[in-house]
Amino acid sequence: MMNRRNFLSLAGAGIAASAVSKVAMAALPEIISADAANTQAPLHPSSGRPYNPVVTLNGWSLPWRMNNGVKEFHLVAEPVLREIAPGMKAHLWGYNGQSPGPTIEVVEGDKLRIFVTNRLPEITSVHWHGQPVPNGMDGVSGLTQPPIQPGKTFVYEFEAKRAGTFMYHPHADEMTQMAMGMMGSWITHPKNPKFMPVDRDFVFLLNAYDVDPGSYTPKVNTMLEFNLWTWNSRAFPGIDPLVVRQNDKVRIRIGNLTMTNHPIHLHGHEFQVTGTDGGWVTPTARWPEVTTDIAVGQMRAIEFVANEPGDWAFHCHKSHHTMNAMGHQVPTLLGVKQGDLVKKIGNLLPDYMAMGETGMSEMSEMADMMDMPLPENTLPMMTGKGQYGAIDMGGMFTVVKVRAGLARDDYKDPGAYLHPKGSVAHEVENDLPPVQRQEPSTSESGIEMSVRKPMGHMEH
Ligand SMILES: [Cu+2]
Repeated sequence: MMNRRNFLSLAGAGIAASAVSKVAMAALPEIISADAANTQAPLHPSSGRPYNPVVTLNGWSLPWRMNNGVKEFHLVAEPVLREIAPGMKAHLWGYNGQSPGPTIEVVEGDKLRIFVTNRLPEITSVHWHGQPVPNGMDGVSGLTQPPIQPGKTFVYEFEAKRAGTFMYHPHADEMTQMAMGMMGSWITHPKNPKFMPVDRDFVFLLNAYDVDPGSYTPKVNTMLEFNLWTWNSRAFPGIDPLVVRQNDKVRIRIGNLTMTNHPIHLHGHEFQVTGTDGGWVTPTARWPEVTTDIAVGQMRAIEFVANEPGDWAFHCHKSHHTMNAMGHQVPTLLGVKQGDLVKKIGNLLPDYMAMGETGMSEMSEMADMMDMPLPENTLPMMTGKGQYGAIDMGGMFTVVKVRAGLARDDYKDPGAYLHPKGSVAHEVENDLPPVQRQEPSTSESGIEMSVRKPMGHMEH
């Protein structure tokens, strides 16, 4: 549902940067854990260098402590329970209570110490994807370090050398651990907070799972045939809207840790790709886009000025990625008269329901009307409600909500956009004019051309 969600601030939840007890100061940094799946308010720094924090879509940023000039974080790799969308939960693996793990935000030049505790039933390691680090801190189990055994804690120490958008994920039994949701975003802010400033800065990861309808745990041997396409382990309508103030400069940073590419498309605005895996794109090298493809393992930062108020769709353009599970084995029944067939099958299977005779949209309306039975813990294939009816979407879809006059740090869902009177596409009731057939014309070369014949003879 697209209803308003409760919005918890980190401060309200009792978490603040550097909120570490004296006892913990003596030993490892405190373990800070979160289990809510909604978007948390940006975590403004209360120690260390200043920066403009990001907002993690359906996620949060990990507080740290300063220890003699070193920023210390504590990640805990562990099994988690993640709500994918209302009506479906999954048993995943993640960090500090969530999949994805919390976003780590640091500043260019920061000296870092990251403790990683392994509470998984198998070995793990953490690779700081995209970052220039000393080789022994690169987190490739077996190659650059011994694996972190279950129950053990390792420490990684390096300096944040380059500003940009990064990710972290295991480099040990990677296929299993990434299929289970072990990943997180990493932002290195520029040393100068006035470098490429924006008003709102969002970040999320593209991820995918293969969870059989009726079950709770992803299948970890799946190579390509995933059935749940998610942003930060949430599927529409579970993905929060990106709420922005009209005329704000907006940055959205997206990392792809699925096994396929995703053409990400924004309605109503042109954006520029301003950041890639390798760093910021110089202004003269940027070009305008409305869709940008994000390949496997890549990060992209896009920027635009949100000058058009409204509810703007923002989604992956592969149609099967804006659907939830069950979308695979359904045959095309467009135009098939199912009437008699339905009666016959109905005698055998009393719950059988015809689907897709006039397209698939009827299914979301029917599912809604009849409360169509689905296997336990399974999301409808296409769902979500807008002010004008079913949205017919699932998976990698949400809405950028542009509104005038929002306060700074107000990311609450403002509800449906109130369209100015007369500005919404609507039905007309005129009779249809007769169809005018267009005569094919033949060019001098004898090739048939389907252009309208000129009214008079043309000399040349
Ligand atoms: Cu996609």
